[in-house]
Amino acid sequence: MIKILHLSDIHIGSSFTHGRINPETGLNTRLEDFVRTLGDCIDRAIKEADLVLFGGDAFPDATPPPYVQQAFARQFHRLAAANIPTILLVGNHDLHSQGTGGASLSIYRTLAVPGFIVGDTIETYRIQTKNGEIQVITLPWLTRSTLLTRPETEGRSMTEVNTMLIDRLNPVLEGEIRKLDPDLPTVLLGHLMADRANLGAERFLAVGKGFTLPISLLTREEFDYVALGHVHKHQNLNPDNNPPVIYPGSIERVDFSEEKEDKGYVLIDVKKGDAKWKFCPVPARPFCTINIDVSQVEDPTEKILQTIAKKEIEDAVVRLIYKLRSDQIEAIETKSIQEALKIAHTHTITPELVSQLARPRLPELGANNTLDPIEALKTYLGNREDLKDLSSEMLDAAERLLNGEEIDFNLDSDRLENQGSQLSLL
Ligand SMILES: [Mn+2]
Repeated sequence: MIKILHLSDIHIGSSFTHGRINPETGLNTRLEDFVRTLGDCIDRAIKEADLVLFGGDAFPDATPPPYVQQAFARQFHRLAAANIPTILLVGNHDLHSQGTGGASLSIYRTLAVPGFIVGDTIETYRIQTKNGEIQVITLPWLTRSTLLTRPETEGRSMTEVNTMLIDRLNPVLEGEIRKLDPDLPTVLLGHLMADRANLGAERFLAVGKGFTLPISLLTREEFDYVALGHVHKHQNLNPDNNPPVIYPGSIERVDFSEEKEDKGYVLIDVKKGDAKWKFCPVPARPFCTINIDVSQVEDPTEKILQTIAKKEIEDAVVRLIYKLRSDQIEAIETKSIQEALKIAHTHTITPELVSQLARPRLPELGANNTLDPIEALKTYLGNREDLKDLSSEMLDAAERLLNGEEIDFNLDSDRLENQGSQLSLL
């Protein structure tokens, strides 16, 4: 039996808006949260695992600041020091937008960290662990430039490109499968959107068809376990477990869309022809949304305070959203609401006026407030439920635009047209 620890979608360095500066360390508390849960995974790996598989998306983007790189490296260094072989797969967030090389992770190859493999191409690795040999096929995030040339894709729709990509991937994967040693346990490690990936019932219908791989491509009898990354909600796409096709999910909540999801990693006992897996939760920081309509009540402040009292908000990232009539504004005692939210880790309060006639202007965007463009966009997006799925990608793009970076809008505009809404954070 070989014991594998499979984790994914670390995204360390994100969610800073949900944290505050820790005066003792000078660091954002959300960075400390991510380090703590990652540390939990690494502790367990050192205790039990023969091999660690990371499913991709280490950081929010390919160029994390050095102190974030360092926080990540410090944890993974412990695996190298403990002689535990580790594969770092390259996810979409690890790639430059132009799609050349897994910039944020390739440093580990350059440094030749003992036992570390950076999976940025489709490749089969035979790995000697202390409990025997295993083979792993790496399938990093595919972009159109991975397997197709520009003239081939020009003028084609997202759906056509997706079909071409799958047609091209099939023989490549088949080639790797034929190279496998049939006597060794085998794992496919992929960063991808599989077409049965469930993002929670309410989002299921919003999942578009762009760049998704059919699950039949993954449920091959040659594989004993399929280790995935990309989707932040933990799930097994193949309940028959022949083989298990598992997203461990992210290890910390990146935003409120993950509020209700358990966070953790997966431990697998694998031998040729058999894999037993279990999900192991980590103590990720809780998120809590409090949504109240006080437009019909006598005492809006009292109602808000009562509702807060019923929620478990201690040390949580809390957002309070309440709907009120414009003539109730005077009756809101902001101080006592803030006092009630003090035990939360951080909180935001968003009043929304119920519109009798036209859509009211957001109070936070009133003429007396000066907001920087990013804050203004955040406030706007925070009030547009219909853009929720796209908001982080829009913010990301806005930040890059403001920094004077070039953005490849091709892909994104395709996605907007084809899907209306997409999985922005994955
Ligand atoms: Mn991803």
